[in-house]
Amino acid sequence: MNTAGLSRMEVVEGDITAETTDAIVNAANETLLGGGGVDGAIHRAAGPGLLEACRELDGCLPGQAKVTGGFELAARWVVHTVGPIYDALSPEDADRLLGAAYVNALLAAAEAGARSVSFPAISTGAYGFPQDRAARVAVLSVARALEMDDRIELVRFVCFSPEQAQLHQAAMDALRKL
Ligand code: AR6
Repeated sequence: MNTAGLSRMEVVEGDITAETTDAIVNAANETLLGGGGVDGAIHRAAGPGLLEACRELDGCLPGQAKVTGGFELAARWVVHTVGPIYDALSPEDADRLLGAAYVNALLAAAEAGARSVSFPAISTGAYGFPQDRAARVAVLSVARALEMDDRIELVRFVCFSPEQAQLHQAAMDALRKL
């Protein structure tokens, strides 16, 4: 496949709350009023201003994205998106919604003015998406979106385990060979 998108993507292992990209993406729920997992970690690190800002947003539908400031985070913006609950849908619909969450978060970050964006592995914790399938959808949807939009210079997949990082790296390697 055209590697213009892939060349602007990288995989790291770490805690997304420490990221210094312009924006970080939050895997939130429809209320946008906080939760566990990466959502809880981002709210703790950003401080109470983030929850106040989220209260103004009136929630978010799965696959959509909304932007706030980063408050006490190094990142200037937090892009809140909501992934699919894997067992609530057919696998194909779950894939489509997960892809939409990545693409709409990326477009919302670019609209806000971000040039670099970090993503967690959306839906792969509480929402039960299989890690390998989610990594393939994440990498493919971001690569396609980057090919069509040159505002974003860097997308970083911030993985929370060596296995998750390896799956994202393998998905990128597989796309490069197509
Ligand atoms: N940095 C990077 N990745 C992380 C971090 C971190 N600090 N903490 C967890 N992860 P989850 P979901 C990884 O459950 O599946 C929340 O309660 C984690 O290992 O956070 O989209 C929301 O409010 C996993 O691979 O998000 C929703 O109710 C990935 O982040 C619900 O969970 C996503 O796991 C959303 O579920």
